[in-house]
Amino acid sequence: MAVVSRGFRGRPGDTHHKLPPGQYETTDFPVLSAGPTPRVDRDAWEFTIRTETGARHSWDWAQFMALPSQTPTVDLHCVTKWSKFATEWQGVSLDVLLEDVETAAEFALVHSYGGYTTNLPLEDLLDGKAWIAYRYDGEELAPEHGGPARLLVPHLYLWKSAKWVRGIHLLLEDEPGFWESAGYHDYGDPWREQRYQGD
Ligand SMILES: Nc1nc2c(c(=O)[nH]1)N[C@H]1C(S)=C(S)[C@@H](COP(=O)(O)O)O[C@H]1N2
Ligand SMILES: [Mo]
Repeated sequence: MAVVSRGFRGRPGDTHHKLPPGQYETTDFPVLSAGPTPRVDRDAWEFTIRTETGARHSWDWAQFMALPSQTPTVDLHCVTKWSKFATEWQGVSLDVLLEDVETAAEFALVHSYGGYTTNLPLEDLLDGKAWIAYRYDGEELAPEHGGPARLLVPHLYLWKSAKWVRGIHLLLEDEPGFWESAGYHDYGDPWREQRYQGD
C-alpha cells in the first residue's frame, strides 16, 4: 500500500524529501549575495578559528586540502522560501576543524571574505551537522556560490551557510551577524519557520 503524507515529496528512485513550512521546491540553484562576489585566491586563502582566549588555529589551502573530507548530500532551505533537495557537496566537517580547539565558548560568529557575518550556537557546528565545503555537484565550488570555500550548515536557513568563509570566532556571549542584526531570527530553524525576530 502506498502511503502519502502531506508535506512529503517523492521522486522515483530517490529518498523522500520533506519541505519545511512555507517553502517550495526549486531545482535551480539561485545566487543570493548581499554584495559583490569577492575573488579569493587559493594561494592567499586562510581559514582561522579564534577562541575566546584569543588562541588561533589556522589552515592554508594546502593544509585544509590535506584534512579528511566528507561528501554530504543535503537539502537546502532559504528564508526567501525556496528549498533545493539532495545537493551534493564535498567538505571538511567542523568536527575535524574543532577537534584540537580548547574552548568554553557556546557561540560562534562566522566571518567571510567581503565582511559578511552570521552567528549560531557552537553545538550547531558539531556532531556531523556542518562542513566547510569546497566542491559542489562534482566541481570546484563556483565563486558566486561561495568558492573557494563556504560554510554548509543545512539544518538552518541558508543565510547561516556563510559563503567565502575565512574564519570563526568562538564567543562566550552570542553576537548577531549581518542578517541577524537586520531583523532576521537569531537561530533560523526552517522546521519551526524562524524567519524573523519574534517568530
Ligand atoms: N558571505 C556571504 N555568505 C552568504 C550570503 C552573503 O550575502 N554573503 N548570503 C546568504 C544567503 S541569504 C543565502 S540564501 C545563501 C545563498 O547561497 P547561494 O548563493 O549559494 O544560493 O548564502 C548565504 N551566505
Ligand atoms: Mo537567503
